[in-house]
Amino acid sequence: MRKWWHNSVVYQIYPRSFNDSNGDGVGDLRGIIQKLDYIAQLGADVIWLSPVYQSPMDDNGYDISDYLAISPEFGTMQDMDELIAQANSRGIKIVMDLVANHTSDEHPWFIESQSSKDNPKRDWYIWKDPKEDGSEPNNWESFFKPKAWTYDEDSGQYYLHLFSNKQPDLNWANPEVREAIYQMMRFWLDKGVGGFRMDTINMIGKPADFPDATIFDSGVAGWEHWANNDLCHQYLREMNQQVLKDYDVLTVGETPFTTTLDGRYYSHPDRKEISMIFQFEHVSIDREEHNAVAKPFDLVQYKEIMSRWQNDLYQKGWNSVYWSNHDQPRTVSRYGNDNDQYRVISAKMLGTVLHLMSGTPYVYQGEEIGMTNKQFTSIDEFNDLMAKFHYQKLMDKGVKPQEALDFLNRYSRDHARVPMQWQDSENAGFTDGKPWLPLNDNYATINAQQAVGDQQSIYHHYRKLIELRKSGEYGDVIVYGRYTLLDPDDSEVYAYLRCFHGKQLLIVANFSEAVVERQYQGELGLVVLNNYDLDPSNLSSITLQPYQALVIELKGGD
Ligand code: TEU
Ligand code: CA
Repeated sequence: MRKWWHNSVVYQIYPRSFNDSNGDGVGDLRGIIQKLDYIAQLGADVIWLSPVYQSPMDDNGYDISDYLAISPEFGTMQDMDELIAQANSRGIKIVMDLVANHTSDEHPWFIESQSSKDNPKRDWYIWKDPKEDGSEPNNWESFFKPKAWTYDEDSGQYYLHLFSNKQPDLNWANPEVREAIYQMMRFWLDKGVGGFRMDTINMIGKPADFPDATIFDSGVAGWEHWANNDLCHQYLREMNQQVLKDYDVLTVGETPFTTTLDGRYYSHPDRKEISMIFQFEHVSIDREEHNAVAKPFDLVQYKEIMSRWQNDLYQKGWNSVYWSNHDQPRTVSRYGNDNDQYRVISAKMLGTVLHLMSGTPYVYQGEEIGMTNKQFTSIDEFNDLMAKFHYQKLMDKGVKPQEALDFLNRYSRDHARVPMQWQDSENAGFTDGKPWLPLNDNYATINAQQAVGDQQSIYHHYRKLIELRKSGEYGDVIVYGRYTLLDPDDSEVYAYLRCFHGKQLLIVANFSEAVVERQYQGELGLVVLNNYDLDPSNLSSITLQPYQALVIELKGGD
């Protein structure tokens, strides 16, 4: 059955870094309202808003102290209502970030829970006695700290936090907790939001016996116990029954450590869980994040991963497709080439490869103008708690400070959080004040005003990609067509076919700086999109320029 979000394109906003309307250096809701036309013109019809709730901001809002209030830094509930209404009037739905694996330690629920062992909310979080020797209840690690447990002197127990010690994990085994979350979800849905992006939702099921981790060489120790287990699926099906089934909304679960089989469990419509997930395989290809180890990007492996997800979920679930988000480095710097010569062309190539796939594409703010990674010169310039954690980890391993800095300059989450570049005036028009995180100084050339005014820009290329997905002519083949990878071992070119009821598209993308020649089967029809001016004359011998990407309609169909 077709769903409205099958042919949607989602634009992700990290509110802190998007647009500051009042000069305090922090982006806000009114700032977003001012830019709705920019997003509407791009063609996105959903906005995923990273958290704007009340929060002490230990993890920039992913530590919530009141789910029903807006952080004063971002504005008021009235601003939020206006944002929803103004977006809706442009045909754009607002998807909220649902951070429900954990709250802030400053949430009243946790304050009560911590206050004493017999407080009625004690069991809303995960409290355990120390082992006999006083150590942690088990050996699980945290994403942001060496250990997943913090000791509470007053009660003599540890509490669990898979993220920072200011992000205690909720106890989903307690039905009262689940009901409180469902109630909060209904509050937002009844306001007219278009759905939820569910933060780390695959971690909500904790096995009752809290067994020790046995896998230490891949990811955060303990994940084999708390990621994607039966409990998690059970809670999601309950959430669907209790809340989601009554609303026609988009739900996307953030789910590290998932296989395509997990992807089907979450997104197969008959299972009545959620619409789709964010898998992490392709963003793990060039590093082992938890251990801060870099690896070279391998196109053959990238193709294998993306193709497996495209095929395994075909008619058995639904994919999200993304290059980046607020936790990832900048797309063009990471997968393309951000030098002056190739930045624009390679960013368009990357956009083409992703937006011609099946699934719901996500565009992260600034990706549509080809924003690049910033060069940080000292550890003090980073804001993100994960950057600091990785740096410490590398120091402890005896890595040289410069090498640790090099790692962060490639992968830090702060690259995505450097403010949006709107124009070539001071602070790129992001703020009239002092930006909370300094800008990248290349905003004189890379900015939205330039991009909107230049028909050859990355922005207009993305606009065309979105338009194609929504067009009567190509929409069905792009959204619902069968996917076939060509030449899996080609380490320079990514080529694939999309076919639907006789309509066929061939997508060819050169990931290299070299000019290469390739042959493809089939008869050349219309060149639907090209990031260079010169169109090929036949398929039996195509010359591909550096980072060239072509979308070609084949004659004859399948
Ligand atoms: O991220 C979850 C998560 O698994 C991250 O640690 C992820 O591995 C890493 O950031 C990728 O670089 C979500 C949010 O997206 C992130 O911003 C939050 O910090 C985190 O949850 C805690 O809420
Ligand atoms: Ca502001």
